[in-house]
Amino acid sequence: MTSPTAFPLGAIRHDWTLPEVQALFALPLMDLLFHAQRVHREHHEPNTVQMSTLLSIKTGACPEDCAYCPQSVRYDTGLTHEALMEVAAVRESALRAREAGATRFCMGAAYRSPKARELKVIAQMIREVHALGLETCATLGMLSPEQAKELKEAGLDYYNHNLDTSPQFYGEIITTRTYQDRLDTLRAVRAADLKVCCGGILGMGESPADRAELLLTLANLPEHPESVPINQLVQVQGTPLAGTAPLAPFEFVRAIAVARLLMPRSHVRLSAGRQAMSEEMQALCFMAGANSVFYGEKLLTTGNPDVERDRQLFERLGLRAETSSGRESGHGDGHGNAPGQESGGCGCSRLHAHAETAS
Ligand code: SAM
Ligand code: DTB
Ligand code: SF4
Repeated sequence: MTSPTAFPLGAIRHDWTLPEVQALFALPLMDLLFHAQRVHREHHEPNTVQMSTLLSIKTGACPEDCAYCPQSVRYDTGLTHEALMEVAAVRESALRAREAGATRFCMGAAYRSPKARELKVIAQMIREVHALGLETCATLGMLSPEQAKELKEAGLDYYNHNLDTSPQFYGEIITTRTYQDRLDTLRAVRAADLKVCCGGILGMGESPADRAELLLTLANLPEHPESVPINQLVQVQGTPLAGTAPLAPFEFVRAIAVARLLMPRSHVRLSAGRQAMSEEMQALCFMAGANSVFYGEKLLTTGNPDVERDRQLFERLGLRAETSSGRESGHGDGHGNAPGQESGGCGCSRLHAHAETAS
């Protein structure tokens, strides 16, 4: 196997090979965490976390057959279907997310792809959320190049469209759209000059090679996604993946670290599945280079740690909220420090400051 020291770590590359990625996964965990944290600090402000809040603007009754998803019309998950929300209600929800400290608001819809009249309403939602000073993100399924441009013109900053898994395993999970369909949407999103949020789901019964291939595919895209959400499968009764053997926590942590090493400048998001993770596991994920989370008590249809619980966790870990410009804000600090004041390159003084209050 290729030695991890035989290639440089921290460089922005788009020519990763599978043996290289597998060699990273095979490192002793402490070495992997060490390299990931070192590379993280070369490219990011340490101890900061970007916070996105999700809202399901159209829920359930989706024609697609994604085996993990409670919103597919094909599975009986007991979910109540909801039509596209009113613009004013979305604005209200975004306002609450801003007040709670989120900097990005992500609107998700259970569509295969949006229709023209739906896109017009969503464009208006984006204008309203943008006007609140929040970063905007949408995830609406497949987009044509023209639809991507329409969203860009409305003020959309990010489009989320996941590859979900490796090209090889993909057919076991979704049959109603191809991997190439996903890559085409990502190309349309880039062509419209939108930022890309693209990642996948772990714990769907994939092999270690599939996890390596997913990260390899993401890293070898023409440009790295600005945001890389790494979801742990949220198992929902009624979906075909309910009952899948859970992934070992350290394997999830490894994947976060490898994502950090392959895409050094990207925000790696510790995404769905946090409710099922211990705080210690989440801390290891931050150590491995995760610097973004979904923030707020709900993802799209399932639960997420509530805001107060996250505030307390961040406080105990000495993590601060990042502002939309990429610098940390005073929010969640609780120590009265001016932004940037306490954070040296090594984060050392911050850790000492917290040693007294750590529980
Ligand atoms: N319908 C659109 C689509 O599929 O592109 C947008 C919404 S869809 C719910 C967005 C992403 O959420 C999926 O691509 C998948 O990665 C993630 N997701 C959905 N259900 C999940 C689950 N049960 N656990 C973890 N991630 C999930
Ligand atoms: C992403 O990667 N994860 C989010 C977001 N992008 C849209 C969705 C997670 C959904 C988890 C299941 C649910 O709440 O419905
Ligand atoms: Fe529909 Fe998206 Fe769920 Fe797939 S992941 S079933 S496309 S809502």
